[in-house]
Amino acid sequence: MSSQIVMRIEDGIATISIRRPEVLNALSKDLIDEMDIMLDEIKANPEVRVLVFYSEKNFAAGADIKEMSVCDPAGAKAFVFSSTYNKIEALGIPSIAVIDGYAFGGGLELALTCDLRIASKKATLGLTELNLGIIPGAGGTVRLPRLVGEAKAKEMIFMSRTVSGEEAKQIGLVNAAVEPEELLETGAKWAEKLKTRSAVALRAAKESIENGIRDTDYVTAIDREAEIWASLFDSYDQKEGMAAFIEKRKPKFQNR
Ligand code: CO8
Repeated sequence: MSSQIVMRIEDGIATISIRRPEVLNALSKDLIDEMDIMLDEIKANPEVRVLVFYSEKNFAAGADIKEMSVCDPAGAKAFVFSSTYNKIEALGIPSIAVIDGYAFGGGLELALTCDLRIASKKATLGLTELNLGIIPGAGGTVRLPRLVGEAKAKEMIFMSRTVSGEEAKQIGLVNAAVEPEELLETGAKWAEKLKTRSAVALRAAKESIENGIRDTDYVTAIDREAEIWASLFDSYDQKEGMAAFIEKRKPKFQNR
């Protein structure tokens, strides 16, 4: 197993952490494939009662732009993270995203798959994909509006508007915003609390809440999002947006 992502299971709590500090924990395809295997391990292990995502300094600054920048639509489709992200929701155990630093793009989309989110007041969260000439492609356009409402989601996605942990709490994007030095302790407390609850009741509560808020088209909507996302890799603006990021300059979009 590579050291890009690690899982620790201790006293019924599984913690998954990304270890790519040199790119602010950007998510490569290999890393997501490893996460997929970890999620299967969790599913097969009845001892695991709670799943926590926590990475030092930065939650994840999105999918790896350098890796994605060369994709054509077929490559982008193969790069897609949604099947792994959907597994997190389907686990049946509660999950918590403990967010420090940046949670951008596919990083925030990972946090959106969790049942609960705790952020440092100083964290920065956003679905910033439009800066690159693409859209969120791992459930973000579907999950964000469910949490913050359509208007706020459109504001954040259309304008790549980022919010602090504190503002994320105000708009319902995270459950709690705490001082940076209290982040880990709060995450640990919440995980311990969940561990003491009935796993059966938790599973049922989770299932019932999700049944209530989802319509039958939810998965279809995510599949559709992935289709649209991948098709953008045929556009000039995707090439320009990603090239500009890599070359550290402002993109000049041509709307095509
Ligand atoms: N991918 C690749 N490299 C990255 C990424 C990224 N997402 N983010 C940061 N890095 C790298 C930088 O290139 C830089 O590397 P180098 O030192 O070699 O130049 C290093 O990390 C440090 O970054 P910065 O120097 O830019 O650090 P700053 O503190 O100045 O800025 C920011 C931090 C604001 C977070 C800035 O790095 C940034 O804007 N990053 C890009 C964020 C972004 O746009 N994320 C969305 C990516 S698109 C996406 O997630 C699509 C998801 C679709 C679903 C996926 C399914 C396939």
